[in-house]
Amino acid sequence: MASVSEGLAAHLLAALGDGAVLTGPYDMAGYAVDWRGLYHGRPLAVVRPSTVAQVADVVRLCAGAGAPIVPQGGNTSMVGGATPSQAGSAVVLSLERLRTVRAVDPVEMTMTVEAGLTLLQAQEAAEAAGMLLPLSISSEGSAQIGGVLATNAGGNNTLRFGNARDLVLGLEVVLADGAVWDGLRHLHKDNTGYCLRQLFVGSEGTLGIITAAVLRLQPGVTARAAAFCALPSAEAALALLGRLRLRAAAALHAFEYMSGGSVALVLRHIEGTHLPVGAADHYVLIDLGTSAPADPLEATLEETLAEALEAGEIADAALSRSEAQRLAFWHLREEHAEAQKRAGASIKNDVSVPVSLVPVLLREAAALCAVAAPGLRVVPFGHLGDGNIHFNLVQPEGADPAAFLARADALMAIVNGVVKDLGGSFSAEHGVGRLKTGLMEEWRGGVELRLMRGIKAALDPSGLFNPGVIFPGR
Ligand code: 2HG
Ligand code: ZN
Repeated sequence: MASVSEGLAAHLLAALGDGAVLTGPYDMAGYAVDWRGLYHGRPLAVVRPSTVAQVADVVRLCAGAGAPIVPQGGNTSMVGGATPSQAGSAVVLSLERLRTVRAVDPVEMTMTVEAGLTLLQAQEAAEAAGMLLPLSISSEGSAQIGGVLATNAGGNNTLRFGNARDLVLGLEVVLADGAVWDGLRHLHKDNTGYCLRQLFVGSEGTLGIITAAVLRLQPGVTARAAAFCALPSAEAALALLGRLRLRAAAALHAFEYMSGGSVALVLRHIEGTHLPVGAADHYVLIDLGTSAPADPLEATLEETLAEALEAGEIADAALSRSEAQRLAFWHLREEHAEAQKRAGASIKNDVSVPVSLVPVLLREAAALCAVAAPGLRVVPFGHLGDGNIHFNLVQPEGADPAAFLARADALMAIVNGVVKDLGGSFSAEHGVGRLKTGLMEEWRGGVELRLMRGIKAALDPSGLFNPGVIFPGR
């Protein structure tokens, strides 16, 4: 008699057809490990449906067989949120074949896209229609719309346009009983009961499987101006942020902070990168954008930086004189995660604090970590305008990676202790995943966790979707 898993695999194959069900270890390898290499799961199968009806079939078949489902997009989670456990019982459901742009509407300023489209492909589709999808993250070439929404991604433009959840007008979701919820509304106003779509945004695949979304767009950008600045302190960066907001708040699309140590790792590990300013302990990347052709962006930026130089807020600045130069500035910023990966084992603290307290966080957490683990490299960077700093710690040069990672909980606790004192959050944009479930009781326990468990029980009573993610003790 066939085992339960063989039976399920055969049913999945019959429902989806050849090439859509992978069961060989070699074929499944890329879906079984997270981007950071922290989690090595053992899937029962990987399925790649190409229609929404097939996603619903998979859900029904897995529910019938009692096999958990781990939804997976571009597999770029920083917290192991899309990796199955070691148990060998879960089916990884990849959305990569659902990648149609169903509509782009220049009147409503929306686009309807399927879950497996990469964020970059969605941005390009909006741009081709003269509009802007105002969400940008370092992994946008791989990260897919479904995952971006399921994790409520933030990124570089949050200070101007909000997080992923602020861009969602409608969703299509496959529910735990296999029903398809068609909530693909295009309404800018709709006050008819609970806002169901927002339950799924940020749920990390634990409540349902997002298959398509209606996203809000902005007018296309017709001019940009960017600068890379060296600064004497983090306080100076805040002063510069305030100055820019007074002069050009509507055009300020990004204000990214990088510490001297983190930029040094990029220059060392990423080919073709060059520092466009003098070396410093603190840097920011400013990106202004406008859809009004007459907007004198370059002049505004140049004048603001001249004032900042006068006030001692910046030590040096380079203005982009071409699109290639602007992209080179962004390359320095966007390669931070890759550079840190190449530098050895690292501990990521994706924290947020009130914007005005970022300098205190940087100072206090760095001092405590240096005492706790002499030689470790403190390499913070991130979205200063949102108070979201990736307070990352890279192993001491030449140290044993495993020995360093064995101290991860202790070092994270040191950083989080400072974050808590400052009224912050232990995960600003990467989510909880598998990695940070142990922190939920302490940080969101009591009423909040009770409410979250109630929602989980109502939408996914048998615990089909992404077990082991978000909730502690499972
Ligand atoms: C970024 O802002 C990403 O580049 C990755 O959120 C952050 O590597 C990290 O810790
Ligand atoms: Zn980030």
